[in-house]
Amino acid sequence: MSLECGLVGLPNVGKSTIFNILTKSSVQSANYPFCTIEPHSGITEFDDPRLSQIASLVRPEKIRKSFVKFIDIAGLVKDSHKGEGLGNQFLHHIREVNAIAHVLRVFDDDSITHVFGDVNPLRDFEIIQSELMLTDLQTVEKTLQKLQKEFRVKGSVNSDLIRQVEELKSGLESGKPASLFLTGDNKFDSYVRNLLTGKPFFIILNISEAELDDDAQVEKLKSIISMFGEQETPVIPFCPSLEEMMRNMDEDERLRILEEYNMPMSGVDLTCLAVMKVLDLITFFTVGKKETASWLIKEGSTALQAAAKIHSDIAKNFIKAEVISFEDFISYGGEQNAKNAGKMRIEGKDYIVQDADIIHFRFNKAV
Ligand SMILES: Nc1nc2c(ncn2[C@@H]2O[C@H](COP(=O)(O)OP(=O)(O)OP(=O)(O)O)[C@@H](O)[C@H]2O)c(=O)[nH]1
Ligand SMILES: [Mg+2]
Repeated sequence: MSLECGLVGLPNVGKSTIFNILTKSSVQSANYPFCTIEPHSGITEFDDPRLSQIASLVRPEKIRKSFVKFIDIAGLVKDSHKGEGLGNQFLHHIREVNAIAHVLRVFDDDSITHVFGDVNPLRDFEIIQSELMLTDLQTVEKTLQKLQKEFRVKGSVNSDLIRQVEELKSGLESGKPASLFLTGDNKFDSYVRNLLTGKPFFIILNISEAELDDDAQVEKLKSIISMFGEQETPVIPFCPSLEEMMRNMDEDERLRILEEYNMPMSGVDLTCLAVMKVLDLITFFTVGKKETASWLIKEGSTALQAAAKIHSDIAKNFIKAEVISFEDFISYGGEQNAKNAGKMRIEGKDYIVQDADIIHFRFNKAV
């Protein structure tokens, strides 16, 4: 199953423009609201420098980078939850994703229509959040009705569950996102994660070069970032024209541009990191002459879950995992030398995979 991140926001804020850059696609982006109707999907490969380091020792025929699928979703408007602006259909597309990237317009450009007439990213975020919360409220009300009906028919019901759903309902009514109601109880939490405001999210601020160019604009941008900063939500400044420009540059030129604009890394790289952070992902590597690859899994996953990420057959016929840490692999100059130095560990199904582990899965191929 691939990891999916949906781009969500008001119409005409630049979602498709950013999607095209993230996924090297060319879906239509144009200066009118609801340019996108059907969702588009595309993948973004993660540029993990550790994979290049490993590959320079292994020299494989093929390098396979880990990736996340991005979905470009149509714009939402006020009252989308009541079907306004085709909203209901679009909200349904958001339900499918694992994480949400809220795209907010910060760039100032009179020639590009803003559905509310002026640029105000915080207001726009609150409008979208409240649409998502109102949609969740409808879902939660339906769940409560179902549970109450079950109680009438069976005469008994899980009262803890009813209490949890009721708390969630009053939370949503008072403007709290569902994510605040995660309990640590797996079953209830997977219900919450299926709600739109129960999903992990981060923010992409769509900026122009102007916002990076002069000090006053940079200060304005910083103050917008700090408004979101309180809840540890990653906030990413993303400048489509700069990203476009850097796409075909060599590494040195890219670094020069980033330095010039005082950016730690490209918007694409920052977005990848944000997805990793909000979804609690770590990377493991598999190494071979034919293919050397990086894979993303949830932090805390077992060796068996990591095997399943590659192929269900490897998990089904799992024998053991041979693990070398990234540091040992590099400092001993590859698998064989690390193994000779006693740096390879044999681990079982329940081993908790660590970030950057290099894993060789042994499995029964005859089955
Ligand atoms: N000046 C400027 N224009 C931008 C920027 N990002 C996007 N645009 C323009 O804004 C318009 C809308 O961009 P889209 O990417 O189609 O917006 P969208 O959010 O996908 O819009 P819908 O699909 O209608 O919801 C296009 O004309 C883009 O060229 C930006 O950073 N600066
Ligand atoms: Mg679009």
